[in-house]
Amino acid sequence: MSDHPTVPSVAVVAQWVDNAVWSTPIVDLHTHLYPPAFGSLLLYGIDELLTYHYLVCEVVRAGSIDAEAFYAMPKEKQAEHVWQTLFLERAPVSEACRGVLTVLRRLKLDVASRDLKSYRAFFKSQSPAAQIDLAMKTANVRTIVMTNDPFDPVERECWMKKAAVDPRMRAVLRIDPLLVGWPNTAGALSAMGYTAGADLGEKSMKEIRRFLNDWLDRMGAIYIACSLPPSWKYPDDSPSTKVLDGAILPICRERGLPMAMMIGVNKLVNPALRVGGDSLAKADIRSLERILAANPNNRFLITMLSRENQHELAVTARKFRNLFLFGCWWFLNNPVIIEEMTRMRMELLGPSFTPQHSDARVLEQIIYKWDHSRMIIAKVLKDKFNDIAAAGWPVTEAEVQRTVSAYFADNFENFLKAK
Ligand code: FIX
Ligand code: ZN
Repeated sequence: MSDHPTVPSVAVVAQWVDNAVWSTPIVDLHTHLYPPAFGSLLLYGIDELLTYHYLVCEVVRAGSIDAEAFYAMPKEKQAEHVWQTLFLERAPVSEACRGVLTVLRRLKLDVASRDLKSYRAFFKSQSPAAQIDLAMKTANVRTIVMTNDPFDPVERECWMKKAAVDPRMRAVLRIDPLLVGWPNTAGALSAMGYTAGADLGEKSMKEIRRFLNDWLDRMGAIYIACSLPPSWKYPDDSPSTKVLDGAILPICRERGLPMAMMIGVNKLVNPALRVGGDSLAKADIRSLERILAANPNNRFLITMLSRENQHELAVTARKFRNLFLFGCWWFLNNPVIIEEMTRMRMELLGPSFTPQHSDARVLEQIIYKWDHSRMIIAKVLKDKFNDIAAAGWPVTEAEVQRTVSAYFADNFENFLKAK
């Protein structure tokens, strides 16, 4: 029997990929989820799923009532209006509508009944802790990385009173106001006991560093994060460059922490839609190149919001090893774009990125966001492994598993550990 390894068939490769993709637990590196002890910050259940800001935008477009009238209704009535308008009166074919149906199906509820009352009864019967166990098990997610904002008084209170954090959840220090909120941020910081003026001189910078260290310690944060507008430039004479260079990047280097920058969001283009009112535009890839080149000892987790930025971003990742590329963020988290981005990234970067994060705001969304992405990642991976098998490469099941583990968890966890 020759010990020369053989090339597996297309069908065998496909089976190996499906087995690995569906059985490998996920580290979800960016979400807006919280442990039960954080109270109202943790959103779960059918009424929260139906009033997700993606669906609010879609139901307001449907036209019978405007955003103001929608938000004037109590949550249950909002959910009933969405159910009636987007599911019963129209076909729920949008990705956000389809996601609700996937959640119901995977939680073994009777989707065909279309009976909102029965869905409500199920979710009401679940405690938050039980729902977290069920959602993580159903989604096969082993770690949930949060977004933790000390500028939010409700969340700040949870941290100050040492509210219990689920060990499967990891904290991230989110600091947008330090970059894009001056001079108002000066007031917010001084209310927390940090005297940093909008002058951003050395004394202020020292206080901002103290704020960062205090909150990184309090949260045990695994990275620092921010979102940035399409207009973000680096370097320039704006507060964002001053605070990045004078406080955030030095602290990240001292503590060996990555900095996540999510670039391209135009905040509140329609304020009436509230958290759903943000949009996007193409951002400046040259600024990203410059911050990566100027800070070789900093590590950056990067995602961009505009589809038009994706190819240049993937090429930039080829040029800078301190750029860790992740996710199909927000308006990119749709099958047609996830497939395009994942194919392009695999072709340009091989196994060296994290293809997806859920960005879940409602607990059960991790079920649909990961189901839908796993399907697409599996489809692309089958093509990629069969392409090399067709060239005579003896693909192995272990090699497929190693690649999927890298995409779903190992790349990110190794990047966190890297020095
Ligand atoms: O800045 C962010 O973390 C964004 O992901 C959110 O603000 C956004 O509302 C969202 O949840 C997108 O999926
Ligand atoms: Zn987010």
